[in-house]
Amino acid sequence: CFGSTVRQQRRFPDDFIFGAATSSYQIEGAWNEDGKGENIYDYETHNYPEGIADGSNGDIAADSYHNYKRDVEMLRELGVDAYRFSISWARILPTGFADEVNPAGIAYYNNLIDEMLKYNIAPLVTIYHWDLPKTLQDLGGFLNPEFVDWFEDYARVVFENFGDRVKKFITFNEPREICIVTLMDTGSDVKDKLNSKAVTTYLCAKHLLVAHAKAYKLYDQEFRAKQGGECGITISVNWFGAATESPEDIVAAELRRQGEWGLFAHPIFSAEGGFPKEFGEALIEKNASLVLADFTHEEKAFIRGTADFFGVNHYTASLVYGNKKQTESFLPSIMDELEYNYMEPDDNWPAAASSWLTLAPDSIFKTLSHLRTLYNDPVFYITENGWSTKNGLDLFDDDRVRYYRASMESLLNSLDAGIKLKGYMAWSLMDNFEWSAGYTERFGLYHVDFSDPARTRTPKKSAFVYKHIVKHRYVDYEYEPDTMTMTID
Ligand code: PNW
Repeated sequence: CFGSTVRQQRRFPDDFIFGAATSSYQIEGAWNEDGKGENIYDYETHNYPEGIADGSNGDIAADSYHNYKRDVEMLRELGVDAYRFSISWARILPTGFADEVNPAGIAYYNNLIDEMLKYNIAPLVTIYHWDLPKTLQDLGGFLNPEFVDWFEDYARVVFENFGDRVKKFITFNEPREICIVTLMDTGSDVKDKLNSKAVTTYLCAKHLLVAHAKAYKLYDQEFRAKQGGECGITISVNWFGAATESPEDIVAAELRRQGEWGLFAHPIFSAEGGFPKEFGEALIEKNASLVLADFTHEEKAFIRGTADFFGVNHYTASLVYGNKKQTESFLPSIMDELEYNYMEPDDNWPAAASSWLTLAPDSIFKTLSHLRTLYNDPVFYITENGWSTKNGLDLFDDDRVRYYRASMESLLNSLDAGIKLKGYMAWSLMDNFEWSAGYTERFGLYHVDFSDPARTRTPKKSAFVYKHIVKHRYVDYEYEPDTMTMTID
């Protein structure tokens, strides 16, 4: 091959799991069909549509409740090994409580799982991805100490019904977003209840983590021996780097990391358990509300070590400035209590349609290297990673292609460094209801036409590029799809 450039190709190992991810409320629709109960997003979007950029909701969304066979066909087209989806609590337990199981809800997930398994696509099931039954929110939701039992009962129903075929469970998606950011700026119920005081953040964190640990132990003690699977949790871990090498910046970045995700990762994955030390001390010094909601010694010990893997949702990075305080803070919150420092992305990083998302250099590797050192080398899965574009028929999504290729390099850097990274899920398989952004921001590898009753799905260029990577297990920068017609190989 004289004259042609031969690039040294780094490859993904054959057993590296590539997949795509979605969540129930964002894709399913059928919000009140076949006995499903109301959840907090049904309630929020129906009563406070002004909190959603386009006033929309997930009543129909991508209508995956009726289109699940097409969804599985898309996974087959991509050639992926796994699909991460979530279970809608109120679809299988309409009252939120486990004494009344909805057979139609169970049947829906059975059908989806069976359809995937026909084609060797492994289910990675998130038990909770934000759509809490409204009945439970009315009882205080995550702030009620009984939440831990409600969740354990729900998890038991999930393990009992699906654990014969599902070998990987994720208890919660993104505790930080549940307990700190609700992603809904409606000024309504959910936000008031979860965010009105910083103390609620710590209470929510504590209850969520105990609930997680209970579900993990339930799986471990009653299901693992016969079902042989694993149970973990997914935490959103973006990279927060010091803006410069100055000691102020370094200290501020560390505090920010502890407040953003250490709060949730440290109790489970650290050797000593509990909330991160410097973070806790900084708060207590300020006489803050953490003291009211700290763990007992028993709780600390109960939570420590309760994960078979660390699911990381990673999207982006920010630079933290130690000499500049954050000016805007929309709520009395832990941001206030900690007097967080200012942060922003580097000006040179390309920006996505979502205000919070830029393409930061090698940030998966930076994040995983840091977590690995902090938490004694756990097994990782990237359970979400992706890029948003604006609403529209953006089939030639070169920005998304650039982002995914950059992510692949960062994954390969992680694997080269010996990090125990076992898989990667692209967010998202298809365009969906992007919470407070409604349908104005799109993360899909497949475009979904939300004006078409059939919710037709069309592959974007990024779908072809991802497929090529999954199949050949390296990144070919010269690859261009020669047709936009998808096939199943
Ligand atoms: C995730 N951040 O949330 C959620 O798990 C998905 O449901 C959501 O659709 C997706 O990302 C895209 O937004 C995030 O602060 C929450 O960087 C926060 C961040 C990123 C993602």
